[in-house]
Amino acid sequence: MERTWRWFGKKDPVTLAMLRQIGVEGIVTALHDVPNGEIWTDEDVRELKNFIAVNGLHWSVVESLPVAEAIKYGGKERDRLIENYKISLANLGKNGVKTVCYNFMPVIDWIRTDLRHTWPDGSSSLYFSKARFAYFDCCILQRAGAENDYSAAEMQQVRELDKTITRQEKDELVYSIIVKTQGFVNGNIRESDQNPVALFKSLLSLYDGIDKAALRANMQYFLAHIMPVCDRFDINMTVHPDDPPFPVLGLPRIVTGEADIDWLLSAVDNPHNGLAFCAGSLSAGLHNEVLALAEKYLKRIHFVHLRSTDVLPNGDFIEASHLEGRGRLVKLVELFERHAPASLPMRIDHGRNMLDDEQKNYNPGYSFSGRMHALAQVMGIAAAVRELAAEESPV
Ligand code: DNO
Repeated sequence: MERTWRWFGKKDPVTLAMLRQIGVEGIVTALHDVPNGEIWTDEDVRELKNFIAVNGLHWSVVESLPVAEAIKYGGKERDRLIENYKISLANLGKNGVKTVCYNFMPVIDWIRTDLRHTWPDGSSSLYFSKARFAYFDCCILQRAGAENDYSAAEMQQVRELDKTITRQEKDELVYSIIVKTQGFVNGNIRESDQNPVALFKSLLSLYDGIDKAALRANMQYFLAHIMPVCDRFDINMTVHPDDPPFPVLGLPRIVTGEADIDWLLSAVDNPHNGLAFCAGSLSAGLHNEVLALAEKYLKRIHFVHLRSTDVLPNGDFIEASHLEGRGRLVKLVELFERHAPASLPMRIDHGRNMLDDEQKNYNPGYSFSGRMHALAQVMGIAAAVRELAAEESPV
């Protein structure tokens, strides 16, 4: 695997020089200043690519080239937006950037309720609380029929929470779920938006009447239209699994597990239509056995996110250590090191906040020390696998 790192551009407090010192080979980044739906110009792509190159690294993966909302819900502007997407892809291809990560999650990219869940050792990680999410859905968004999506026990917790939650805690919950986690990944809500809840509700309403079959048809339409550009420039599209991999907020979901992946790889059966294998997202669904999925789809996996989760008995999930939990990273690293091309880009996903990370105000999940620590762990596993493989088959 190629060791890559998600870098948020020139404003990122983590510099390319720092990354060279810790074993990073390739960069995962995006033109973060270009609004969703607009064209990534040849000039802008080249400028960023050259900036990375003069700093001794190379632009390995785009994460993300965002898919505009109207493409997902099939709005009337979708053909124009798909044309823009194709031009952006061609400009990336011309500049040799040939792995593109995207997602097809309606309205909201990844979801967490707590951004600083403290561990006994003093470090902190991200956390998803089912009850707090249900509270956001039922009592803050006040989505019609929301209570039908939760168990009686969860609704009881919602009512208990409602008795004690303060105004500030409610604001923090909104901030964590739809503001802080979304803006920096080019999501729909930005820190500067005045009334994020109202904006979010209007976005949800775009999906009234869009069920899973309709979302699938829209994804197939999008992929079928962009594949000729991918074929021409040899670009691998890699879809990120839904995070978390289960239904939320009454929205249809598209990449939650085996049946979805089977559908999407066969609906557009082209090797350039592939997966970003995010072990963390998939492992947060008890229906997923991450290692079996990786084995099954190995040939269509063009990008890997290494992270792990633990699912708790009440349905919450927590980001586990990169050596433990349902992500099975030791076995995944073995699989990819032995059976995938050495050029397969892999990045560490979500590290803990540790040491001085907290003071640096990194994007949630994207600490420096925490991710560096996890990268070192993964590099150790990979080196051990290579050593064992060499002993098994000496040249
Ligand atoms: C969160 C990330 C996601 C991911 C996008 C890909 O940490 O894994 O925001 O980048 O879903 O399009």
